[in-house]
Amino acid sequence: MSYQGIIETYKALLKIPDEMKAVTLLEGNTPLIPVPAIADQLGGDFDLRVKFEGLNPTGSFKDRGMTVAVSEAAHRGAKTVICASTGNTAASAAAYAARAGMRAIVIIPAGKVAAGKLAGAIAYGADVIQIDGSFDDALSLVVSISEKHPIALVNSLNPFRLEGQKSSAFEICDVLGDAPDWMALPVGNAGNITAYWMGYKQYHEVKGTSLPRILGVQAAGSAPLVLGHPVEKPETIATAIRIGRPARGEEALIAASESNGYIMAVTDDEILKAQKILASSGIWVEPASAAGLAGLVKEVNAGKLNLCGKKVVIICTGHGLKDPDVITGQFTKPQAVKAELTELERIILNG
Ligand code: AN7
Repeated sequence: MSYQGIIETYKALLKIPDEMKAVTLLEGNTPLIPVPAIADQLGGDFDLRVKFEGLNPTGSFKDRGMTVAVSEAAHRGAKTVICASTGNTAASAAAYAARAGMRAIVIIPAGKVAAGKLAGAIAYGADVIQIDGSFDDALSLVVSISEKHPIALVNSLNPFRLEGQKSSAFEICDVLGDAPDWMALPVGNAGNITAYWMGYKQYHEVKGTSLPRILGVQAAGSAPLVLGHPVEKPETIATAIRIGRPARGEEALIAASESNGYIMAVTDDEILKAQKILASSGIWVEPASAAGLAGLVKEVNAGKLNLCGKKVVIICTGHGLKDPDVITGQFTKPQAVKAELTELERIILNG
């Protein structure tokens, strides 16, 4: 039978209501792409792969969680969903709510959401509201609203989001035949790292697969889990992870330490360099999604990680198309030439 999405594929392993109908866009089943050129650059004799979550239906990993959260909300009879978002959750909630015939309300920090995400939320028909505040402010507001009104919260505080997102760990184990030795990923609100660890532990219990060590990576200007305290005014070019008070922070720290891994920070410059390295292997991701590789590069170069002979997976959470301005902003305008063969040859052949 053709692929049916993550709920149908993994329903025996998901804690979801019986008889829940799946609201799906056939999310998941994303490729695990070998990137040997990047492994070489890291000096290594190791197996490095990218789980390209930007290839989900709305361009980010959020779709795995949203299919479950929206299906469950619809199952309960909810007519409206709400979320706070740095962008990707908004686009995903909007798409799945549209699919379910529900209203989506998304609250975003004004001026801090990448163009492709905002456009998605609008295209899918969400009510988009920008606030003069941060993601963290938006999250506490939507929590209050969902407590007072019959509106379903679909941020990763909703446990059904994590049920869906853990499916990526299952897919990785299914493809590799086991868990990787190391897995690196960006950490913002910390739902995803929590979900991966749940998934790996569950597969370990049910299928006997091994457990990976997890490297969680935050942006230096938004690194509450590295600093050990909330960040009141988080800043980073990786707007997806511009989060100062992660809702699942404690669980993220537990995931890191139980897995014998850790959470670290990288600068915006290191993130942009990693984005270029990925693009040079044909994988264009948004800045936040390059944080996992940025962390790996930093640790390998500092001699803190020896990956020789290991299987390593980097989670690239969102597509580069989400945030085109980061790229175009780095260039002056493309050269303009007359539509003439000799003129074009002169430019091309001179290099
Ligand atoms: C591309 O969309 O929080 O640590 O509101 O969009 O589970 O929060 C996005 C987060 C990593 C961090 N990569 O994941 C939102 C939002 C991308 C993201 C993260 C996000 P979590």
